[in-house]
Amino acid sequence: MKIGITCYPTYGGSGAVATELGIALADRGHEVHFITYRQPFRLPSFLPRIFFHEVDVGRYPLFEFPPYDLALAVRMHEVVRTHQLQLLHCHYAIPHAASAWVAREMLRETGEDVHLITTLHGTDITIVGQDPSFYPITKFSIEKSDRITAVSEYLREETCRAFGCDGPGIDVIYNFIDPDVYNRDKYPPLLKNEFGRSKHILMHVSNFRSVKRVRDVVRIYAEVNRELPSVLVMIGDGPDRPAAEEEARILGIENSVSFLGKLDQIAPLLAAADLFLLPSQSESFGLSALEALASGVPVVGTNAGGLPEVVRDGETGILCGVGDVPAMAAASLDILGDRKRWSEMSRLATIDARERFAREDVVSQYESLYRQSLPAQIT
Ligand code: GMT
Repeated sequence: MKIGITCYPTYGGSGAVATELGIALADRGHEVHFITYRQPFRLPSFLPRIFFHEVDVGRYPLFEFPPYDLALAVRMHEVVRTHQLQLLHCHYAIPHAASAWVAREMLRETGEDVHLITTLHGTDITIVGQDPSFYPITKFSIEKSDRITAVSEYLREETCRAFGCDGPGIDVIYNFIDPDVYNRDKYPPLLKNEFGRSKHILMHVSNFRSVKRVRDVVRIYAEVNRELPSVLVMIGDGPDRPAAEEEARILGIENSVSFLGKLDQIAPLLAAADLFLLPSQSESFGLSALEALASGVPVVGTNAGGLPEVVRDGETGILCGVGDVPAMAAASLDILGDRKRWSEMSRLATIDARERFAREDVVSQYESLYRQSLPAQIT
């Protein structure tokens, strides 16, 4: 198949999933064209059968807000025609699926066509899409797609609740991991060497948006650190990083909290972690939690959104109410304070992540969805 993929190319779970899906599809012999404004962050510079088409918005004094969505539609139209793509797979309804619809309408003017698949990742539905300025276009984009996927049952239900179920049915296809990459035994214990083997390493990875509740991460850690000598490693960057740094200063623990910023490769760091904290307000799936579990790191987080579909509460981690810092701190101490329990959780986490979310199984689900969407002669 010849497939176009559009995603947000900067740091974030949806870009990671879209890019790794494209890489896996190319591995299977498909031709994959990424169409976006920057090279996706997890895409190496060259891989066979993978092409990158940059969307250039240009600059014109009249445009206070350069119309990226239209530039994207034009690039999609051009790439589909030039490379005879059969389908466009958009990650995020807005603006990507809306641009793809425009591109398809332009193609239809000349008797051509392309199939549209949209994967919903979360905030396009739960936050942005329900804003009155975006609601109608989000609903329209969903309904005009040939196939829709959501990254969790929670997100499927939430999409139906918020937008109705008039469009195509929504298939749930979970996020996935490459078991060879998220393998604890494969990496040297870099962080353990840095912080000392006697200290527990708690870790958080996110884009530090308010939905991640990063102050809670620091507060949970502060309570744990009072009982067990430990360090907190914060990976990523975003609007609430200053708030998290401030919280660490207020609590007097700034010397044991490391903010590492955005990093491309998380697996070598996860391999040294003892506990992953994800106290999000809402999480449609929680790819970072899955990457932690696959690396044998139990997760303490919230029972919000799709996280209970990823973390088996009591088995591979512990989930508590949103904002319940004391409960999450107690759960963390329970896991870290009992070496036998930690080992069992870590073992189950590794197994469960591989059984339910292995890359090859999930990519096959996307592949068969593509095949169902396309007429038989072009698959
Ligand atoms: O978590 C974020 O804020 C980033 C966002 C994104 O656009 O990448 O992540 C969303 O998509 C991921 C991949 O499907 C999911 O694993 C995350 O749970 C989801 N984020 C939220 O729902 C807040």
